[in-house]
Amino acid sequence: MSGNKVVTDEDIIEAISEWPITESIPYTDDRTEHIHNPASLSNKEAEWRLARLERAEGHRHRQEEILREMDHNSLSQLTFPAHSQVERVPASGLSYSDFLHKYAQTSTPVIVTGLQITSQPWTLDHVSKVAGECDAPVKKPVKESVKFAHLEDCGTMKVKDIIDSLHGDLPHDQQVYLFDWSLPCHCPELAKEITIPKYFAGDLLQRTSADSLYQDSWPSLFIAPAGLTSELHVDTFGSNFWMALFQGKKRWTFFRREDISLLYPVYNNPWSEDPNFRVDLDSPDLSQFPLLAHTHPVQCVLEPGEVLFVPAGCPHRVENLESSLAISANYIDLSNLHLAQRELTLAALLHSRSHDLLEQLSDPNFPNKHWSDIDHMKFEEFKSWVKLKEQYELFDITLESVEKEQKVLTV
Ligand SMILES: O=C(O)CCC(=O)C(=O)O
Ligand SMILES: [Fe+2]
Repeated sequence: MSGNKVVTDEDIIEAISEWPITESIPYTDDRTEHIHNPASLSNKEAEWRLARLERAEGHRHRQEEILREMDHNSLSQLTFPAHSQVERVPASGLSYSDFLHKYAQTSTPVIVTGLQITSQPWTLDHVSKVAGECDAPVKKPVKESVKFAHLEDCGTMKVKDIIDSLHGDLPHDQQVYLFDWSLPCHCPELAKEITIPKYFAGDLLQRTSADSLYQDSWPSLFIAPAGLTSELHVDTFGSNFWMALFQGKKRWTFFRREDISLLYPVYNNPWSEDPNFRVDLDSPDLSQFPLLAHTHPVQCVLEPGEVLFVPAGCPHRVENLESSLAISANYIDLSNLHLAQRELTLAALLHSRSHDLLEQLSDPNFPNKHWSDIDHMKFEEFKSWVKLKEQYELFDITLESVEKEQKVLTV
């Protein structure tokens, strides 16, 4: 939807009348008053709601199209497709440029083995020693939640108490998840121990002006008890993602970006552009959700010492098969810049910091090229763009050339 479009009263009334019902699910969000008070809707908020409805409509059309083509006599014989496996590649044989061309630009998840992320692999004891006294917000899974990954905030705990709770046999409903806790913001001492793998070190969020949105959000820490799951979700702002696992096992299930319509998305998380999904992947019900038969699931069990790349826009679900310790980061490079700009265009209607980030990323002078070659980077080096740009050359790859390559590869 164009920035100059004026939203009419009729548009607003229609958007509100079709607004997904969320009243039955309690949540706290300052902005929810608008849902009950249409008169206070600004033009931008109305435009945001309409754009979100358009997304839902787009998925509905795609679903109808595919359903029409399906053989209705064999609907009862539909099965959930077999999972294919994520490829594992040793870092010693994977150059920066190979990674970009083979995985990032083709939206293909991959596990890179043999990377050294910290000088000594982190243990829970080490994290407890350095960050134990920090207070951190924790989450817990709620089945009917509309929040990101079906995880709801449930208070604050000291990091050492979160770690200690892994050893006790807490009932499932008392288990908590330290989820995506920013190390640069809350424990720079731990952040400084991290080396950013070269594949992700060209993060464009590090080239924005100081204090821009997301610049200091990652790497972040994850500590989870066995049995806890992050339900199917899509990462926000069209970001790519990587995770390094130090302890435990995490089973990841991915789908392609094009599978979103087939996973029955609903936009019921207030003020989020990202969908939730109605399907239960523990026991996929093909009679209720026949389009699942057309999805392309990919799976892996991430092991300690491995690093996983998750392409932007791909729905994924994560089961902690054992209690786990991991770090992760969301990032942008040329492979997902366009998607990130599209997502930020929507978020910018509601949030001034998203607007500011979008303006920077869209400035023709913004340095958005890939490095010509680059090595793994200590955290402090990764954070010093001004020094880096003197040290490394940027590849002469433009957004247009990346898109052309993506088109060729996806035809
Ligand atoms: O490890 C997890 O539980 C989920 C990680 C993830 O997908 C995310 O942070 O977006
Ligand atoms: Fe995620």
